[in-house]
Amino acid sequence: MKTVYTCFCTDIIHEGHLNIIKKAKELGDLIVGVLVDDKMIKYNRFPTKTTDERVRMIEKLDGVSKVVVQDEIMYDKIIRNLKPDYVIHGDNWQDPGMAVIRDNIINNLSTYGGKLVEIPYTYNSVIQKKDKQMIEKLAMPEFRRGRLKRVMSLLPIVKALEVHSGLTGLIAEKTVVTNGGEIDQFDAMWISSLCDSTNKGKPDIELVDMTSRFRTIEDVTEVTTKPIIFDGDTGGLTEHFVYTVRSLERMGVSAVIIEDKTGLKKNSLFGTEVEQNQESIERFCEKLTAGKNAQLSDDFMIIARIESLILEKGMEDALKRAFAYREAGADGIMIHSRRKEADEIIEFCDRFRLDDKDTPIVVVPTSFNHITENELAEHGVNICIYANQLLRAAYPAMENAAVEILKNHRAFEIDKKLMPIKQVISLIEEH
Ligand code: SPV
Ligand code: MG
Repeated sequence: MKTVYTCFCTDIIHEGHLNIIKKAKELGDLIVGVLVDDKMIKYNRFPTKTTDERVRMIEKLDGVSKVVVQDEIMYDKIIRNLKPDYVIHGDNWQDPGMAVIRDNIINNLSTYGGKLVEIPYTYNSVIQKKDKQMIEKLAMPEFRRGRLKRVMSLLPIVKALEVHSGLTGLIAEKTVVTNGGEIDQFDAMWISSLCDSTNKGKPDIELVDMTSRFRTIEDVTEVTTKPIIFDGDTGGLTEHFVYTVRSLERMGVSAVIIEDKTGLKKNSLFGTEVEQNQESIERFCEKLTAGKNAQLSDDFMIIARIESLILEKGMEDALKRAFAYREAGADGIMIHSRRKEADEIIEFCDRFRLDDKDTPIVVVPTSFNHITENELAEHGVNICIYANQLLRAAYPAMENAAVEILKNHRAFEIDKKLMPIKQVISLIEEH
C-alpha cells in the first residue's frame, strides 16, 4: 500500500479538505499533518483552535488513517520521517509564500522518487463565506484581546509594527515574506502616539484627544485581526485612565503602555533637549493600580513604560521603578532609550532578568536599530515594537511626489514611482 501525506493548516473542515481526502484515498493510505500553533501564526493566520483540538478534529474524519503534528512550515523533517510516496496539495500556489513551499516539497520528494500531486483548489461561495466568518471571529474584541498573551506564549519574541490607519493596518496584517526559506509576518500592531498625532498634523504632546485616538483604533480593528498594543502616553489623570482602560478592553485592544511622565509630555526621542518631567514612583504606581482595578477582562495588559534612561536619571532609577511598577500590578515593563547603541537597554534587561524571569519586557529599537530581534530575545525581551517606520517611509515618498509634480507641471515624471491606479482600486477587497 502506498502512503500519501498532506498537511492541513485549518480550523475548519470544508469541502476542499474532503476533496483532498477523497483524492488521497485513491492513491493510498492517508497521513494528515497538522501544522503546529506557532507556525500557523507565521504561515497563515492565528488559529482559533489549538494544535491538539485540530488534531482531534482531523482524527474524526473518514479516510484519514493517521494524524501527525507538523512542527515546521517547510517539509524537510516531515518528509524525511514519513517518506510518503505522494504529497497531495491544492494548487493554490499563488498565495504569499506558497511557491517556496512547493519548491521545498518537490526538492524533498525528489531525493527518493516521491511525487507531488496537485489538485484544483476548491474555493466556492460556501468556503469563501466560512473563511470570512473565521476572519470576522478573529477580529471580534473578545477573541482579539487575549491574543497578545497567547502569541507571547508561543513565540520567542513578538514583533509589532506601527499602524496609524486602516491602510497601514492592512500592511501589518497582510505583509508576508519568505526569507531564507522561512515564512514570516508581523505578530501584532502598535498604535503610536507619535504617528497617530503626526498623521493628523499635530505634535506628539497628548493634544490628539482619546476620542480621536479611539477612532484610529476603530479604523484599524475594522480591517485587521492581529493584536493591538496602544500607546497611551502618560495615561492622563488617574481618574481618566480608568475609563480609558475600559474603553480599550471593549474595543479588543490587548495592551496599553503608559509612560511615567507628568505635565506636558513631549516625545521621548527629544530626551533632555526639551523640558519633560518624570512622575514620582508613588503617583505612577497609584495610576497603574487604579488601571488594574478598573480592568474587567482577564487578558488585557497594562504595561508600565520607564523614562529614566531617556531623561538621564540613571540605570538604578530605571530598575527601582521597574520593580515598583511590577509590584503595583503592571503586566509588563517597557524600557526606552534614545542611544544609538543598545548597551543600556541590554544592561537593563540583563539586570531585571536576574530578579524576574517572567514579567514581559518591551523595547522600541528606533535609535538602537542595529540590534536584531534574536539578540533582544536572548536578553529576555518579549516584545519588539517598530514604532514609526511606516509613517517615516510614507512621508518622504508623498513629499517627493508633490515636489515632482510642481517641478514638472505634470504628473508624468513621478508616475513610474507610483502604485498603478489599477492596483490601488483593487488593493482593498470588497465584501
Ligand atoms: C510612539 O511611537 O509614540 C512612542 C515611541 O511613544 S517613541 O516615539 O520612541 O517615544
Ligand atoms: Mg508615544
